[in-house]
Amino acid sequence: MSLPLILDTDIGLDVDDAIALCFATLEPRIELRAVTTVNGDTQKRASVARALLRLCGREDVPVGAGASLPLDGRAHALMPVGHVDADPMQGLVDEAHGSAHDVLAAALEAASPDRPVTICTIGAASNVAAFFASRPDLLARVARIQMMGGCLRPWRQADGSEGSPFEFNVGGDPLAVSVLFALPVPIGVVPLDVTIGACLSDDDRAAIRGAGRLGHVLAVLMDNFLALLAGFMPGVEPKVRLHDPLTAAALVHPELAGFEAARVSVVGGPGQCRLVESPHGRPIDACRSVDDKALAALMVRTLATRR
Ligand SMILES: [Ca+2]
Repeated sequence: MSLPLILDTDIGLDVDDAIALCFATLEPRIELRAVTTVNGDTQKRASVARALLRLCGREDVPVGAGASLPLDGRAHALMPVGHVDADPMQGLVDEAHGSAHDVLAAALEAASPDRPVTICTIGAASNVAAFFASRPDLLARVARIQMMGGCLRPWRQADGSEGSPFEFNVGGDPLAVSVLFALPVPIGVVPLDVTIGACLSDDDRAAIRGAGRLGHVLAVLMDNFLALLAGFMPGVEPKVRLHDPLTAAALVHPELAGFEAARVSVVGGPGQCRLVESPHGRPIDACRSVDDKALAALMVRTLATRR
């Protein structure tokens, strides 16, 4: 039986949200019930999501535009939507979208109590935290919240130095993560120190590029993103990393990722908040490892099913 899923995303410039959305749409083990957008120009992000859903043949999936700012109203780590070319997207138009709150409410009210929905957050947690603050009655319709966020262990950068424990989704709205951690639902955390190692190779990107119209659009989005990264980090080879696709895929392909029980807390001041493991922290299911080659192969295989 497939997994009922709501995807909450800051889709835009960073192509890994686009890959995660298309994967969640096309993967037979997932039944995508709704998409909501968060962070900055959420109407524009919703238009990007809508265009990709059209390309995947799933115009029926409701899309809601959510919070532009974190719960406390202060922008700590906003990520840009960036320019999305209207021609390669083939269908990106400015259109009005309903609210993330209404889309979440409708999707959860429609869910059967004996088949609760999993919510996958691959941006800041603002929408989901705000929603359940006003509709705690619908928590019973939630099986699990799985978030991409935080950095639980040190990781090595290409130059051998230690990577920063700062991560945008948690840093972008730490209050929302604290609210989320207070909810009585199971929470899975897929942190940056694991996702950083999962990339698409040149061959993987070529295979996606050759996969029909959707593949062409994703290839253009990947090229745009890599060009932008090259500008940010001259001298470092830019890569398409699978932070968000792993977060969604691990829900239905447990062989791809190792999870273990952990306890984490949100610590630090504005702009520096992060997750740390602590014996007094909130119990979570922490992702510790990924089979990066199998994950990339799954993405290529799944995206290539839509021609
Ligand atoms: Ca994201």
